[in-house]
Amino acid sequence: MILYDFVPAPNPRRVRIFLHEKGIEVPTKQIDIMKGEHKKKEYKKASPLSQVPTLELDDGTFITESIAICRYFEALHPEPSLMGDNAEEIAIIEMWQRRFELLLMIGIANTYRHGHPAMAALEDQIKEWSEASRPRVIKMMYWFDKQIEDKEFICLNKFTIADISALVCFDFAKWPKIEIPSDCINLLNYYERLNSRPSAKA
Ligand SMILES: N[C@@H](CCC(=O)N[C@@H](CS)C(=O)NCC(=O)O)C(=O)O
Repeated sequence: MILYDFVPAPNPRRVRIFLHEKGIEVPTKQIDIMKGEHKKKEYKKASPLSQVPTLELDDGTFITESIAICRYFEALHPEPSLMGDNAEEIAIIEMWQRRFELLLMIGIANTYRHGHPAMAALEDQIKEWSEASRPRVIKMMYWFDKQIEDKEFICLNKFTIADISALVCFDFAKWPKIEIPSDCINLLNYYERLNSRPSAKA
């Protein structure tokens, strides 16, 4: 088994944090997307969309999509549970994890990828898209600030994959210089809590 990874990138980090929380070690191979290694013919056999992460199983099966990879490991190693123990938990965690992806991560990615000169190598940039995305991310941060009020974790009173996506979003947001607003005290405290877990270094 091998995990195709790129340490600086946010999506592979979600998988690495997940594995760290589970105490699972998987050999990794770095695919440098800034050098275009993900677009080489050989890697496209693993990931036809030229993205990281990708997990290659021992029988040669490739699994792309960060959350699909996490789901694979959750099924093999159910403890500690990070994706829910029953139908209701699974649905609630999925709801929150998708909210972080759809309401924050996509906006952050659009702000950065369409705005930063270094990203011109990876993106047909539309500067207006970057500019339009930035305030929407900040607006959603205010929404999440309200959602996390009086809670330690975003759902079910326990650490889940939704919190992993949240942490990765907050760090990714720094790339296009979007900080959690200073009056989002709940969100800032939540970020601190997540960032102080050993897995945050993964
Ligand atoms: N939905 C995918 C997204 C993966 C993704 O966007 N990966 C980025 C790095 S964080 C990538 O490989 N980008 C390469 C490119 O844009 O050319 C997942 O969650 O695995």
